[in-house]
Amino acid sequence: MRRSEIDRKTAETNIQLKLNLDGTGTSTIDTGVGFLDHMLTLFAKHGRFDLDIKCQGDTQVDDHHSVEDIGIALGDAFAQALGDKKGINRYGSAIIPMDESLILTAVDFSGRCYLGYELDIPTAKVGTFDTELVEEFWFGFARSAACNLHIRKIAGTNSHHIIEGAFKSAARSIASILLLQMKYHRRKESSSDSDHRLRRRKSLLPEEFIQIYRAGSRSDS
Ligand SMILES: [Mn+2]
Repeated sequence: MRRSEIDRKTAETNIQLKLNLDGTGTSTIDTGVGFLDHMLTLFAKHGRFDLDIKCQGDTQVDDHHSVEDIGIALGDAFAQALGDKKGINRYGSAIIPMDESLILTAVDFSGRCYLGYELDIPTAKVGTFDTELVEEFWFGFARSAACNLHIRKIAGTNSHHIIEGAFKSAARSIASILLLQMKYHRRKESSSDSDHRLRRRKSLLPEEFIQIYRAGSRSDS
C-alpha cells in the first residue's frame, strides 16, 4: 500500500504523520503554526494526498524547529510510501498561477537530494510566520524524500500568494508523477487487458486513475 506513518520525536518537536498517496485530498493538520497548517491543507488538497499531521513543537522559541522537522517528516513519509519506486515516472512538474504570482516546481525522485530554491519572497513575515522557513521546509523535505526539487518564482509580488503557489505547485508536480505513471503502464498494457487484471497487477492504483485508464482505452480503440 502506498501509505506511511511517521512518528518522529526530538528534543524540539514531537510529530505524528500519516500519508496516503492514493487519497482524495482530505487532511487534518495541526502543526502549531497557523500559516503552515494553511499551506499543508492546500498541499494535500491539490496533490489529492490524504494527510494527517500533529506536531507539538517548541514554538515558544520560534517556528523554525517545527517547520523544518515537519518538512523532514513529510519527506520521510513520501520516501516510505513510494517504497522501491518501481514503475514510477520519477519526474513531475507544475506551473501554478495564483493571481499575480506564477510558480514553477519540478521534481525528480532520483534517490539524490538537491534543492534549487529561487522564490524571492518580498517580505520577511506573512502574519507571524517567518518566510525564510519556506526554504527550510523544502530543504528538509528534499533531503529525507531523496529527491531533486526545484522551486522557482516566475512572477509574483505578494508573499502569501508566492508561498501558496509554491506549495500548490509542489503538490501538483508530485501528483503528476502518479498520473504519468499511469500513462507508462498504459503503454505497457495491451488494450485487451481487463480492468480486473489491471487492478490486480497495479492494485495500488486509485480508482480515479483506473477510470482514466478505461476512458483512454476506449478512445484509443
Ligand atoms: Mn491563502
